[in-house]
Amino acid sequence: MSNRTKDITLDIVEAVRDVLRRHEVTFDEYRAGFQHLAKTQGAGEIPLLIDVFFNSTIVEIENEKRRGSHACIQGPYFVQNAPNVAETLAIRDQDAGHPKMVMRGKVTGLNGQPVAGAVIDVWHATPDGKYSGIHDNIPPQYYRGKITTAADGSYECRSILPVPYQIPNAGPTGELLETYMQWHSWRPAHIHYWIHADGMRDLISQAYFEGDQYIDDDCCNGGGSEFMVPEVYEGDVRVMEVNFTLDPR
Ligand code: MBD
Ligand code: FE
Repeated sequence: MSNRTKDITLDIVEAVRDVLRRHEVTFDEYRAGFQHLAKTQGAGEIPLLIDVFFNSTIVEIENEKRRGSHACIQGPYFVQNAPNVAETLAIRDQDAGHPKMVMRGKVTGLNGQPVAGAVIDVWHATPDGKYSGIHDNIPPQYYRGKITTAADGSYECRSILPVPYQIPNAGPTGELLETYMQWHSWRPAHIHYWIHADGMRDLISQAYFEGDQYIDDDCCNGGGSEFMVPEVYEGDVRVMEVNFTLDPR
């Protein structure tokens, strides 16, 4: 009888053993490595560490089997039960002067038929790179919400403009990326989406801003997105038009 958990676990173990042998890892290095993992656990950063390195691979696998829009990495900062929103996400008073964006587009099925009543969970970071409900005690209703598509599949909602984003770098994950790997902890500016609709597979995606320097040098190996939104403004409001095509279940 096949045991998938056993098969995968033993393959992971064998892959790691191979790396240890190839680099002739010493006992001191081995101990420093697992102590850093323990420190990461202590700091509550295991979800962050795992998503930084491996979320993108799971998405790659999923996209092989997905029709319609491609998925992107979810990241560790989705929060359930975000408020339903109509015109705008909640904006903190201190961010009121920040440049604005409007998110709009259409959700359709594979044949272009509109998907009415789809629920789009959107979430993005504050201008200082925090996620509400996770960091700095920012109440979870800010910069998150559920948008429902209209009869023609369209949606529209406003917020402030995301900026290039540094993952939390004061802890062990940042220490690994910056100090030990001498890399960096930046991601391109992005908006997260999670779309649920009856009869359709969920779609978890992101939109990026065309020209962002971190799209091709993303510390989370995001691999970009099919939603690279060009720089279009309506007055002083950046327009983020993103049209999603859902794959039926
Ligand atoms: C994020 O905001 C994010 O989107 C990912 C993928 C990883 C860490 C933080
Ligand atoms: Fe994010």
